[in-house]
Amino acid sequence: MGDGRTVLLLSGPNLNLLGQRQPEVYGTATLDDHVKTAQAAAESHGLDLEHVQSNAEHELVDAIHGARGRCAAIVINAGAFTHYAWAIHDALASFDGVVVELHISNPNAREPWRHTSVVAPVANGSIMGFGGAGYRLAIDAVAGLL
Ligand code: CA2
Repeated sequence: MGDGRTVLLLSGPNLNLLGQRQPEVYGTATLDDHVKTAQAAAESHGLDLEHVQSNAEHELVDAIHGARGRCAAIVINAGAFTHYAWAIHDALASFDGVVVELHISNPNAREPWRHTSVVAPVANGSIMGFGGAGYRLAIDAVAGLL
């Protein structure tokens, strides 16, 4: 898996708007703040972090393909794609490394349509409901599994 040190953080649709709306659900931090949190956590474990955000499903699929044989792990907050994007499921299934599903909110405590995750079956584990702290927890989980 590449040099065994690189973690790809993937952010799905609308996460680029974090900090601008629905602070009661997602907090006031921006995506950039969360990436910085993940970067600091990665550094503390001697890992390198790359981040890709896209609102387009195919770009996330391409980023997962690009991680194959190169990255040791993927941390993915697929946004609403989590709940129905089987192409992301299939791409993650083709990735031969650690996969951690991440959510800021707890989708299981929200609307029923958020209770299904197509990412969970192809992830080592899921971290959700801990707000921005999830970004650190997800990297800690990756480091523990590598
Ligand atoms: O809790 C999470 O991290 C989610 O992945 C966030 C997604 C949601 O569809 C998932 O069910 C759970 C949505 C992110 C959209 O974030 C916005 C932030 C500000 C304004 C509008 C949307």
